[in-house]
Amino acid sequence: MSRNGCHDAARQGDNDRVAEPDAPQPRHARLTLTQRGVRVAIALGAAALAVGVAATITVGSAARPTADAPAGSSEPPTAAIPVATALPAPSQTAHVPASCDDPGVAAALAGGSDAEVIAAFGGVQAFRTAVVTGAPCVSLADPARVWVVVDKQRPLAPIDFAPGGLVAPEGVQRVEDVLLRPDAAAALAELVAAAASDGAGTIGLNSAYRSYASQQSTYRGYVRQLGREAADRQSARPGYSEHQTGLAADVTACDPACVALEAFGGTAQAQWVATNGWRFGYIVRYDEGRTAVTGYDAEPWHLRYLGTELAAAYHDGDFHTLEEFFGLPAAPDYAE
Ligand code: DAL
Ligand code: ZN
Repeated sequence: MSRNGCHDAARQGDNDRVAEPDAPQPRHARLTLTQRGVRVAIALGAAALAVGVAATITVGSAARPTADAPAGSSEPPTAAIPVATALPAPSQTAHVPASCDDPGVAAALAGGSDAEVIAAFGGVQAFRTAVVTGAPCVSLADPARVWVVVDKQRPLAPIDFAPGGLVAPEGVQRVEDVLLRPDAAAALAELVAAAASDGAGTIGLNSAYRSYASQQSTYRGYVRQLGREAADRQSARPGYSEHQTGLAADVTACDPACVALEAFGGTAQAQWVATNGWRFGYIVRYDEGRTAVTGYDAEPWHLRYLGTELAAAYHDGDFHTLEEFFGLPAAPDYAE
């Protein structure tokens, strides 16, 4: 068996699944900062001081939940993990970034796109600073927003959330008939084309959106094969998977046949994605050595769409988990 769904006996009989999921065992430019406009550049300087506070956060008891966070982890991590400190110096011309009281922010949140909300705050660093410092108007629990954070402490709300308008990424080889949110699909298509033109080979899509029911079936398969403890390090419980947002893509290397997910890590495609994914709005969500924060073993194939601005800030700040990026507590375990 392999984590490449087509050969996964654990999945046989999963009639309700939308996409073949991560299968159990074996184990498995575009924009630059300088192109993002004067407003962002100014905001970067203004935000630097406040973000510096976030840079001192260590995961665990010292971290604080934001207003919208579910009940915090009762179990601190085994080690403090440093977060990024590479931030620009305050600008002489910096202005104060917008807050939730700003009418422009309120208007963007009421009717604007995710990018418009970020712009209304004064750019991505100002937005992130607002989130890290607990801005009450930005919910990291909103599954329709590109900045949603789903982890073992933060289930989907509602638990059976399903995104609308899912599409197939154009020109991307798919192991199964899998779908993504339109913005994530368009970005993945660009990513795949860029990887090919850079000579990194063909990147295919193994799994993408999975419904609550599909994840239920996936998780049960892991538990059957590996037992609950090992399953919990590889598969999210239903209602706790990023795949349910339509923003997560499990990619694979296809030259010409697509390899199983557990073989992806050693490929040229994996190297390319880890280095360049952010340019297309994608981050590797479960990085090597971060199990104490994410609760999952490394998954170099599991890409999470954040949008180009947030992904660039994540990359530029040398972050390795979304929890650290947004100043959230580590989520190594479920609450119950
Ligand atoms: N494999 C990831 C953690 C998921 O099931 O969402
Ligand atoms: Zn995945």
